[in-house]
Amino acid sequence: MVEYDLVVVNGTVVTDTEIQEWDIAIKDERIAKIVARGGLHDAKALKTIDAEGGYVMPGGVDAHVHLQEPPLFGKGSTADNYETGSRSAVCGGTTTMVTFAPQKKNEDTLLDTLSATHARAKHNCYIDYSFHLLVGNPSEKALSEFKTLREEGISSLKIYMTYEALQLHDGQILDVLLEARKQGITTMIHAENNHIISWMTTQLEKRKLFAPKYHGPSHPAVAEIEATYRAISLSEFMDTPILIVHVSTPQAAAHIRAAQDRGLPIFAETCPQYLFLTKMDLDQPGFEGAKCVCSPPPRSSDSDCDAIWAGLADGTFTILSSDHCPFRYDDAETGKKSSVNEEFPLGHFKYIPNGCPGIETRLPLTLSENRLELTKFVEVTSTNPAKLYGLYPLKGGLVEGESDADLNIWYPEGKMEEFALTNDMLHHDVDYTPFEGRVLKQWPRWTVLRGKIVWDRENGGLLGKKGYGKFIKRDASSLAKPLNAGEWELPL
Ligand code: DUC
Ligand code: ZN
Ligand code: ZN
Repeated sequence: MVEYDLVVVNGTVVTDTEIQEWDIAIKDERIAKIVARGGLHDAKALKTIDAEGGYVMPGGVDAHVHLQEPPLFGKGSTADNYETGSRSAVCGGTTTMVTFAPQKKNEDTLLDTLSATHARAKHNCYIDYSFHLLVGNPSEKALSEFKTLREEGISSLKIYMTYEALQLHDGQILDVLLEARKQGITTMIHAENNHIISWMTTQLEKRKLFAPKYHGPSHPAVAEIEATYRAISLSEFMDTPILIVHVSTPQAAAHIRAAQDRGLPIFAETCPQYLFLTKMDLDQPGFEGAKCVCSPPPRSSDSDCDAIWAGLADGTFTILSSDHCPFRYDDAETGKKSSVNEEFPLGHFKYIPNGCPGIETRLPLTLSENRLELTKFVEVTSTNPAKLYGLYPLKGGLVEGESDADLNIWYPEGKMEEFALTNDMLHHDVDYTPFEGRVLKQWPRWTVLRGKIVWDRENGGLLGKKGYGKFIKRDASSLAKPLNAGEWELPL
């Protein structure tokens, strides 16, 4: 009699806490049993994967993904839809994503935003998914809907301190934090000071400096550092946990660390673009630099990147997400080139849509670099995002009977030839990758989602099916909680 749907044997299993020679048995989409290597020798299974000693890790959880969004960050709209974005994700080992459901400033409800986003995702995803509500207008109605959001399985939202289309002022941020606190919702904050960005933009324009590379100076480090400190202050005042998204500067990381050392529930995210790119990537011939325009921008030098790596290693950063926010390069309608016209033949930095693709490259790029302990790699790319956003232990872990059987099985040492990444290897609907030419030493050999092999690099590549991915209702965060329970009291 067949006992299991799938067994994975001879793996070196890596979780966020340990590295062990274990075999894994899967039944009914869940991790059924984990035993010492060899322990499943006689098990009857429909299918067996021999990992040949390669690492076996929980599937990647990418908690910062933009798909099928309207123009929010400049003129363009995002290239990938739910089908192409989730396809790209699974081919790079990500089995769960949390995308944004964007509420515009002229809309006062969040529930309509949520149902519209459900409609975009339903039947289209290759991987499991949830949404963060992106609150562009914290109207009374929107705030009153937080409770329903929680009932609908949405336990996080994102707000912006910059961008005309999205920016909230400090009073609105406090409104959001207060209601989020009441409902057990985690607030993600894009922390950049919009006044500094506008002022610097004007200075650059006066000097007729429009090329893509001036995106960097238009978003100076101080804009991020000041806003990060302000966000921390507002969070402390309201005793509400926050996560600062896409942190790029060592000084902002130092503010975050200092707050964490004081015991505050401040969490932080960084992304591969701040580990691998610098301002040199924005400074390329012609319009090429536009490919790396994202906000915050890649910073000055390798030492900035080193500091961000160090922040991942020492726990300042809780998670490593892609911030996949794709715009086609050679697309004058909705892509990077929508900022090019007769007046600005090399584009104008302030009109270039902000964002880079990266959902497929996040895991292989970071693992290939081999700068994090393996357990730390699993922690920041899978387990912590699952814990932070209320998905653990269903996602991000290997808990018998409780975790979905989402796995990445990597190549054993010496089995995969290293290669230089090119965009045509990727599965997104974007005409470039900012990581073109990087040498990769690892790529998932197999990826398993709820017990199904959805990626087999050597036998057909993508095996998963559109529509297999399902919406996952999320719980409150198991990491982010206020310091003090009970109602927030007005300090008098
Ligand atoms: N912020 C994001 O989170 N993504 C893309 C653009 C931005 O500014
Ligand atoms: Zn942002
Ligand atoms: Zn983003």
